Amino acid sequence: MTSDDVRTVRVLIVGAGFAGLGMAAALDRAGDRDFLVLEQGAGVGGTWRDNTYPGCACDIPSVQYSYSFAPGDGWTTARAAQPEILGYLRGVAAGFRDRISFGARVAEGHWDEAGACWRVTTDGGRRYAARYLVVATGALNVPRLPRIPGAETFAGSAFHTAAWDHGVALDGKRVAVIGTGASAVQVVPEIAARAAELHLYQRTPAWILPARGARPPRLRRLARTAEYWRAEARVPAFAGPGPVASALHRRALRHLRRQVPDPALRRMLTPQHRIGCKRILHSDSYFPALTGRGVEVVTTPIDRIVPDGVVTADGTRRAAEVLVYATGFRVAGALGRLPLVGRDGVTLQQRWQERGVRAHLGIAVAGLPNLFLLSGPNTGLGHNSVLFMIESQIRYVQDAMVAVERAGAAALEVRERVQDASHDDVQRRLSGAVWSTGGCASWYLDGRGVNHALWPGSSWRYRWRTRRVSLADYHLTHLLPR
Ligand code: N01
Repeated sequence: MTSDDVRTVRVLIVGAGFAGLGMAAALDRAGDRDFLVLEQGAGVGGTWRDNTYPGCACDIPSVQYSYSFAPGDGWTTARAAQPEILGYLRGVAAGFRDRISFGARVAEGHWDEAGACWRVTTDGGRRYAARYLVVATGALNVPRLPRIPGAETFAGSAFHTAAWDHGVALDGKRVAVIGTGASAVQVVPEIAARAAELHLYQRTPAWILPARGARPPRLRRLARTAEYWRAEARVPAFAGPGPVASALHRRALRHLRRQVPDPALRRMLTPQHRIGCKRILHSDSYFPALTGRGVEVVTTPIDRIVPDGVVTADGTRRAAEVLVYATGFRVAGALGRLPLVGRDGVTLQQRWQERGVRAHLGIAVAGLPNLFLLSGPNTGLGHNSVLFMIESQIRYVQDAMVAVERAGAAALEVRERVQDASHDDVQRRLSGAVWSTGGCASWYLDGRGVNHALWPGSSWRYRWRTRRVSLADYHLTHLLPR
């Protein structure tokens, strides 16, 4: 399997964001040092490297938004800002930086049945052979720019929140922001503080809760456990209407009433969908920013963009020199974008197009032996830290590697019927959930309204389901003696 221009490793990890670094750190800690991380960018951090918009921060407490093996000693605020999170990730990666290859974008990968390994080539022509391939490329990394007529004619500066242009000064400018999701809620107060005018184009308002507490807790481990269970207590709110959903709804309304005295503005900012249908946001500064001078919330749909501003459907033209797209990401089938060819010559994307997006526990896909997805289908969370899910996956992947080797096998591939049962179970449990019944559209649902993003129910249930690999769920391949 070795030749001069093919680098052979036991585990090849694609992506150096939270998931990929977590996988690498876990292998490193276990003494499995024969791994390499391929990262297309010039540094670690993934979405936390790319999103540098003013105000970018974690919207859940940092004691939870950190790995269990590295809870972070120096968080300066309860919800760390992006530079601090990026610094944290760099710190985690410091121990194995020599095993991260930057500027290495995967051009193609295929399963070599005879050699029982993945053969991967990068854009630059570098070639690798790996027994295991871990795909940790994330879902929130391709900005979604809406097709608005005239967008290309805009004469000012226009950029997406995930590609912030720090060369553009906002002070004294007229700024238009499109979108009112998690990114907008963080960037809008920063823009409002500097711009002469801010026009916020809102299609759907979000439910927003208070941000709670500014200081990081002193007893980190205890706070981590407390925050975890506090978040888990919200799970019933996502299953359907009931006392937990009503309590959250009342709290969000109270927050809105306290912060927005003007009834007309309050009406505009009151969502019509059930709480939880879209991601629940947390902010103490967003509503006050919208009540400030020079800030206007525009709810009339955008008709077109013109060189000097935005025109709404009622014919009103609002001038703008800077246009910020806070319009989210192209999420659907994100992991399938990597050109990976499985055992039978079929790519992951083709499989998902033909059979629907499905993976056993969001991790293993039939037809693609020794391939593991991190942050795969239906492993996102609407109520708690996704890092809990990622760590569950990392443990499972490590367990799978140990199990296959103990069994004296070269490869494992999930059985199609196991994958289908896993998928059907998740979809059945999602059927009445707020994401599809709550009266909203969101990136959680694909074009056909199917939720391939979220795990239904408690995250500890996922931890339980992934606690051990059952080899009965997999076909094992033994290499023939040569
Ligand atoms: O994107 P979004 P985001 N005309 O898709 C609007 C994570 N995150 O970047 O709701 C007008 O949520 C769209 O309107 P509507 C987090 O997981 C985490 O804010 O579709 N408006 C919506 O308001 C989050 O869920 C943190 O009607 C248009 C907005 O753009 C995910 O990233 C921080 C439009 C898009 O909202 C995405 O959040 C930030 C159009 N043509 C983000 N097209 C943390 O703190 C779209 N919109 C961890």
